[in-house]
Amino acid sequence: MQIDTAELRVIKLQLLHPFETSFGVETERTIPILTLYSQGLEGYAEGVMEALPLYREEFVSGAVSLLKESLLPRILGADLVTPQDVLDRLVMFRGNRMAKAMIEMAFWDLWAKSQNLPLCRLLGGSRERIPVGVSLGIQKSLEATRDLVQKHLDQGYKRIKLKIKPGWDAQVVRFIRHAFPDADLTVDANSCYSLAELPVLQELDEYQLDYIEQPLAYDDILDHARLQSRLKTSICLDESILSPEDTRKALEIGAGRVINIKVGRVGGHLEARRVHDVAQSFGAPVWCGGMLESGIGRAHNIHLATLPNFTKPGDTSSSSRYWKQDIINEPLETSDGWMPVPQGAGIGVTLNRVFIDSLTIYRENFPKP
Ligand code: OSB
Ligand code: MG
Repeated sequence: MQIDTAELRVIKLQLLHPFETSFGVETERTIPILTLYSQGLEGYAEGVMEALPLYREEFVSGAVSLLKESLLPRILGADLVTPQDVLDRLVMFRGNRMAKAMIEMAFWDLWAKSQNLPLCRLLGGSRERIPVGVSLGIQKSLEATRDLVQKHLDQGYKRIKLKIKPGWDAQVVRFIRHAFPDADLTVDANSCYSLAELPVLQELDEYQLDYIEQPLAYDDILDHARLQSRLKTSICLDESILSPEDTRKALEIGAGRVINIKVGRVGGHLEARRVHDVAQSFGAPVWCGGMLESGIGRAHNIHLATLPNFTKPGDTSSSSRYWKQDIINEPLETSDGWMPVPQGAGIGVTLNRVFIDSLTIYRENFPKP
């Protein structure tokens, strides 16, 4: 397929509820959206980088510059037969996997549409619905946390993940475990502890958590391996895993036993599938993470999560948990903790262009050279 033109936008979308993690409070998302055009078809992807480099190094304006100056010029007009061709055209640039993933993912959408197949079929997934959990931000009080957990369990969500940070960790987990003895419960520290805080991490080890997500530094695996050897609870790696090679090394040294796959973080669906396969070869389960995506990224995540080693509930919860109104026309809503996989061609969602126009803070079109 030849890429005829591309459109890059950035939108701002207000979150329904502020989302607090160990790296700060988010009240809105700044989301870059890429459309690739080929033979009358359109492929969509969104960037999952934060507005500022708080999660990993990538950030929105850096990604936009890179896409404009270097990535898109190497794609426009190029003859691309498979998604690997997209990666090959960008491989000389180091890192920046979230920016590259935008192109790769939009290409998958185009490619699947050109074959009139849902994306999951091309990826090799077979499920028609996927099990889903929720990621709950840090709340004002223990009671508010308990009420929020109750609400989401009542809605059927299959796993509850609590964000933690120093000072909001063992106490909240003890309180929630006591209130919900049988809940599938996990915590996510977003890299805010070090081995110096071993005692509190060992305290968390007593609450039958399914896993502790990314307790230590965003770029570490060695200390995670040290920590894993001291805990019964599995460590799940998120920030530390950017590639299939990272996955192999982390699992080889025992830095964790579970992998959170975010398709943007690892550079697109091909790399995400490779991470999935490496983890599977180690007998390590994976689950699909989220970055508070709009409907475009959420749909991509749902298709990816149909692969067989996604055996734990993902963070791909209902669009209506995040937005008063989403930017796509189709609802992406769970029922009893299950998210149906969109069955149309490609990612299977269409854009609400009028609404997107009203949210747009930057827009540029890229013609074929
Ligand atoms: O660590 O998984 C994370 C959101 C932004 C940045 C990092 C993370 C998250 C979430 C939200 O946990 C997951 C979701 O999309 O609901
Ligand atoms: Mg995480």
